[in-house]
Amino acid sequence: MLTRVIFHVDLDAFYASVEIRSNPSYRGLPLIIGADPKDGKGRGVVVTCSYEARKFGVRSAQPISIAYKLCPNAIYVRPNFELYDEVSGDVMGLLKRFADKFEQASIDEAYMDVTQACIRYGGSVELAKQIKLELETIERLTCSIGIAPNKSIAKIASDMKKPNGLTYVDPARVKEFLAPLPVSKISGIGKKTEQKLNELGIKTIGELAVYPTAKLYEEFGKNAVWLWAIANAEEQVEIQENYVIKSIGTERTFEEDTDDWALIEKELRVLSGSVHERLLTEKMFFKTVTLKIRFVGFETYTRSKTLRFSSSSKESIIDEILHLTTEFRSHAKKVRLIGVRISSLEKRQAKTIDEFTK
Ligand code: TTP
Ligand code: MG
Repeated sequence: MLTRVIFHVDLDAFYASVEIRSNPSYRGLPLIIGADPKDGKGRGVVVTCSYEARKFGVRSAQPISIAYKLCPNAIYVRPNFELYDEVSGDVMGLLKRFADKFEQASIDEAYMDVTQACIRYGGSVELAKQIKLELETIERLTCSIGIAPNKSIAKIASDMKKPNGLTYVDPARVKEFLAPLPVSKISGIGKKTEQKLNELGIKTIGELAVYPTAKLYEEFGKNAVWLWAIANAEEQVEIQENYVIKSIGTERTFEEDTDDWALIEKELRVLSGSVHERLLTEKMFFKTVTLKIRFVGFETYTRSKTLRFSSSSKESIIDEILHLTTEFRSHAKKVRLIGVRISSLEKRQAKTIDEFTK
């Protein structure tokens, strides 16, 4: 079988990075997304935190009271799941365009088969760098990428050099890469399986790889098959194309706050154009257009218009967006950010009207 090139992409401190993106003054500081710490008496948990907070020992799923003990001076922010979902959709849309086959694995991670795509980009590492660059310029987010001949190794690799990492596993040396790693690095091996393996004297993936298969089967039944396959770099699970695009959006922060509506209008046309281009690539129609506008002082509004019929026209995006700006044109404050999003997306019918009426 042809050696595949598989990427596993995982965003760095995802929810925290999205908050930093909307609030750049958080950058470089310990930032904890989760429950209200209420001066140490708060209940609930840490959802995630910035790498600066991780230096203090703060972790996902930790009680917020513990986080508060470790890092009382951190910035504590309640999660905004709706926003993370929206950004996740944008990120997945961006990543998908680079892949031959694309599988979203969670809100912030994806597997990509890029066997063919790599050739166009002059190699897998070059492609990974290009993805990182686009993610950083367009979405202002960083990720870590693992490159390997299968999903399980790519997943292990993406976690090796976080944050903003890039780990390439040479297909000729996959077994050497895996051998010294603890079995817990295999995605899907939880605490219980790890303990059971350790009791059998299996600590590393290398030890798992050479463990007698009959004995492994006695202990783990059917699961022995995938354990063996992963440890021996023989796993060949296909990428499951499951991604459903929900919306297409883009936004821009002005370098200087502005109330020059000619400039704002020009920028809205550019944003509408780029959203429309992606609509065409996805071969879809939209029904809803949403304008986002943020004034100085973080005052943010969104306004939507749903059309009676699905459309794929750039002009209708622009018309609706400009119309939605009317109520804001005499706002007292200057504009900091604008965004354009289209949603209620539908796949374009394979047949055109002409074909139906033939
Ligand atoms: P992860 O990718 O596990 O974590 P992360 O992106 O915050 O950090 P890393 O740089 O290590 O990848 O999870 C993605 C998001 O999922 C995370 O931002 C918050 C959420 N999440 C939970 O809600 N609960 C959890 O226990 C974990 C681990 C994550
Ligand atoms: Mg992540």
